[in-house]
Amino acid sequence: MIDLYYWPTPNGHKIPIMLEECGLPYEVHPINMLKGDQFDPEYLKLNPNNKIPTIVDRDGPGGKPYTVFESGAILIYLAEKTGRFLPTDPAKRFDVIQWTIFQVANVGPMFGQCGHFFQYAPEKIPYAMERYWNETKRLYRVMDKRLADTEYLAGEYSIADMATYPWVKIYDFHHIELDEYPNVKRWRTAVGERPAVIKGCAVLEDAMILGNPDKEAFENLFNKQKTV
Ligand SMILES: N[C@@H](CCC(=O)N[C@@H](CS)C(=O)NCC(=O)O)C(=O)O
Repeated sequence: MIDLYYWPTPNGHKIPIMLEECGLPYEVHPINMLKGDQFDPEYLKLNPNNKIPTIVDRDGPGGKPYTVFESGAILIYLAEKTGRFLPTDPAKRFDVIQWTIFQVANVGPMFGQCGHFFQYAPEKIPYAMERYWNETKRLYRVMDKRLADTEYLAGEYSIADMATYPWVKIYDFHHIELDEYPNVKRWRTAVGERPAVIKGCAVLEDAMILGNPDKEAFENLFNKQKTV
């Protein structure tokens, strides 16, 4: 059994997608970021970075419970546990690892900042909006070129696609015209039609609020840096 500490955001969705793809049983523990649950001292023992997602594998290495935070690490952990979606062939394996790291090091942070300055920042700062929007569009071009040559980001469907899809799912939140990236568009449809992806993205989906947080949510999301 996997305990999943989760809130329905793009970084969150990655993990129930993988759990569904692998058919692993899991129990969802909502960490309501809008209420500040990510700062609860008990949660910080699991995730010292006060973010979701986190898992605890009750049957971890040596049969003992094991905690993993950082979505990329969780995907790799679950892939190793199940032997799924991360090939053993060295070249294919590193294709998957590099496209997964491409997501966590680039797509997540840049799209995240783009969304922040377009949708959440209390003042419009044109320099910041341009900067992160340009980076977001550049990353779409990188993915579009790659997907002109391969069906999925790392060749076959893998954890790299599960990491990236939830961010591309909400392309309009980042002011992206998807028709400008036809290969990404084709890939997004193919990934989005997978039953496990649909099920994974539906976990707690009613709690998902994009943009327009109320005052309490805004404070919890963006103004508690000094708590940790
Ligand atoms: N690099 C982290 C990023 C996780 C992350 O940014 N999570 C956001 C939600 S998408 C979060 O928990 N934010 C709450 C906060 O920063 O207080 C990962 O991939 O797991």
